[in-house]
Amino acid sequence: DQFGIQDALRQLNIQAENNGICTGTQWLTGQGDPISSYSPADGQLVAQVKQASLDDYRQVVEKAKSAFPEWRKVPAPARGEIVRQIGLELRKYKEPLGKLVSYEMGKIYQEGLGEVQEMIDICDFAVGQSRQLYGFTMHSERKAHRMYDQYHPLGIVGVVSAFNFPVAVWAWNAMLALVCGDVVLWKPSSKVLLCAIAVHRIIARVLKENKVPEGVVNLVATSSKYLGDELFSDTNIPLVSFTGSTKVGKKAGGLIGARLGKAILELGGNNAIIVTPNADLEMAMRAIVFGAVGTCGQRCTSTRRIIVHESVYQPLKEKLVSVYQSVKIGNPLDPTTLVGPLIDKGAVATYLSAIEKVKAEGGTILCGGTVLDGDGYQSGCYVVPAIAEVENHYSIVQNETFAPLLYLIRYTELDEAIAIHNDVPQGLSSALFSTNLLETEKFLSCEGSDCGIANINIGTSGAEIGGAFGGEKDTGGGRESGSDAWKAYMRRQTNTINYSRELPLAQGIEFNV
Ligand code: UN1
Repeated sequence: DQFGIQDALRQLNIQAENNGICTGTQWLTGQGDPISSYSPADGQLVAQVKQASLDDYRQVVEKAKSAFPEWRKVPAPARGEIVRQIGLELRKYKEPLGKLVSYEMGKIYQEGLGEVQEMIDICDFAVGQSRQLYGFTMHSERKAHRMYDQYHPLGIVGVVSAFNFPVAVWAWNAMLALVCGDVVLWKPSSKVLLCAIAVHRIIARVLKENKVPEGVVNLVATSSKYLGDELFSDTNIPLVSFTGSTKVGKKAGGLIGARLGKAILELGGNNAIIVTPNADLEMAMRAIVFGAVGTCGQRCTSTRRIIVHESVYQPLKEKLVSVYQSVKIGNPLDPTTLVGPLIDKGAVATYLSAIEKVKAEGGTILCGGTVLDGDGYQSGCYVVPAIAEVENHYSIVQNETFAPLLYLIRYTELDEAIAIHNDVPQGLSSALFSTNLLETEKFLSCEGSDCGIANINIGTSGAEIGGAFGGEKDTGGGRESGSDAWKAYMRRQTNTINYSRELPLAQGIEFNV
């Protein structure tokens, strides 16, 4: 146990067999089949989880429903105090939790730590937000009338998260939802259930000490075998925050919309970086490599396409290919590793088939695109990151491949680069590298990037929690995390108060009864 995994599991109280259902401090045994979690790092069994059945899910929903009337009465700053303590508790467990994220999901340890830091950051953010759930006041058109709007808690917030951010995405949603007076029901990806269980073990101490009612923070660890679309169709859940593929997200959005529920959808990206003749190429290169191979290309913000001006195309291409040769691929817990494994063998198969599709459509693979085997790579999940020269219209380029496959595209005029940039179905994150104000401002203008996130001289991934996170078009339109994303977790109410003894009507209507 070279990397201290057993020690981390002990600190996080992960057993060989774990209960997967939690309503805060109480753990329930799931009635479904157990799920085994294998690490993509070494292929070893990490532990098992007794997964929830559909009946178990329904019981948790009932618990959450009964907790909501209690929790919404707790003053928002007092709810913030609970979140503050959760942030302190997460700080204590940053290393073991970061290690478990790395071991169960496969991202490198530095990124595992970064993910836990994102949880801590959003806790701090949410604590401040708990005293700032502001509405506007308006001036009424009527005499002796006052108008304002206020925000009330919604109810149960369902959080359905993806494997690639096993803990942070829940925190972005849950910490805001909690200060907003909502109760949370988390259905994590069935590929990373131990991370979710560890998080609930950590926060249980805070919930217990503060006597937070059971049912305020809930975990339902299960798979699609038991819980398919029921959560999306469930009228008990006024808001569902879903992170995942565009394909599943469209279905989820349809089901939630059909019952007029609210949805925050964080779906696929097809994120590009434009590199102009005025770019600092060294800086651009570093941002591109982190964005493309970081998390083994499995962030929704991963850099997928590079749109490079013809005058710098050749040097940048050569630089990238040479840097790719030196990137160390290996065990994600080894501090010298920069690229860990893909999540599982299914992801490896998808990657290999994408490489074949690139070739079939006329693209050229410049490097990578193969699977590694032998010592250290026994799990079968390690691949060599690829760079390919392509045209933007290829159907494989138009679709998101959740793997380290970077496309190079050449341009002549900036307008053409922006057109290529926007000519994909997705609209999550984007960047432009240039020190020329005319180029950078154009990219950020209404004629520029059509994405939810547009950056200058930094890459597409690694957003801070303080901004609203999300994107347009096939990315789903949702916003979570910072800025005023909290508003999605509350219901807005407009209030008009008459403090006179007259009853004037709006729009000056006369109606004498
Ligand atoms: C995701 O991949 O689902 O901006 C989220 C980033 C991270 C979050 C990514 N802060 O890359």
